[in-house]
Amino acid sequence: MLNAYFVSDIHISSPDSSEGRKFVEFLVTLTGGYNITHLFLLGDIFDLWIADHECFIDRYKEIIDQLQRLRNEGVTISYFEGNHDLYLRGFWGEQLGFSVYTSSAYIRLGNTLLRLEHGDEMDPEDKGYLFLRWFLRTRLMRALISNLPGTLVQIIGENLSFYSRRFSSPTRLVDGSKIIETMHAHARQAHEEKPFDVFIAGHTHVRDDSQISSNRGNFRSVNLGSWLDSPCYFKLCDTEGDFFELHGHAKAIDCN
Ligand SMILES: [Mn+2]
Repeated sequence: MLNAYFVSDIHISSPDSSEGRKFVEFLVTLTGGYNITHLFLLGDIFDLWIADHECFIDRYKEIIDQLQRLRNEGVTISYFEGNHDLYLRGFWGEQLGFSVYTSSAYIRLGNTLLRLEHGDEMDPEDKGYLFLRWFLRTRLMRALISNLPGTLVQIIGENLSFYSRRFSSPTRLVDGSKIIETMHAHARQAHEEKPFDVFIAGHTHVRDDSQISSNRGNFRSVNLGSWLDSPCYFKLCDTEGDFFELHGHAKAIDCN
């Protein structure tokens, strides 16, 4: 039985923040009894996580311990980099043994072929950001930022956070329906290049679940929204998928 959980854009700014506490509660309830097989972290889980800095590892020990426990119980954990959590290969990949992705990926789960990504590459008009994204991933910048003192890294993070707040209600500066249109256009183009059954992304902070058709067929397009607006996760049981609000968690997820 396949039971895959998907979350993104939790934007945990500190271990004691409301999002930080809710994420720990969520992980605590995901015990073996729920038959969880896969956990996909689709980026921006933390409001700031850069490379292997000890300050992050110490700060978020409780979350890391819970994720390691799940992994030890046999759950496959995949972490897609967002625009707030960067350079994850060292700590999350090599040290913890999670699968780390820096861009979109096709993953087959049972009979379902998924295309997964954080979603920060969806808007072709956003040339400034796409340049920044490329620039931050050059080898030089990676080396520089990985070796910066923690205080400087925090300053960079505060600026990134400001950027992402543009997407969140009640301060959203971008029209929600335009965001969804951009996302669907991106998913459709991806489907025409290489078909899949379900597209799942985050980043835009606009929750969405739509049936889309491209000239290669039909597919489902899901955006996970943000925990800053309303904490939720998407769950795929074999070929059936649905959203679940966090507060209804304990009873709602039983889908055997
Ligand atoms: Mn993002």
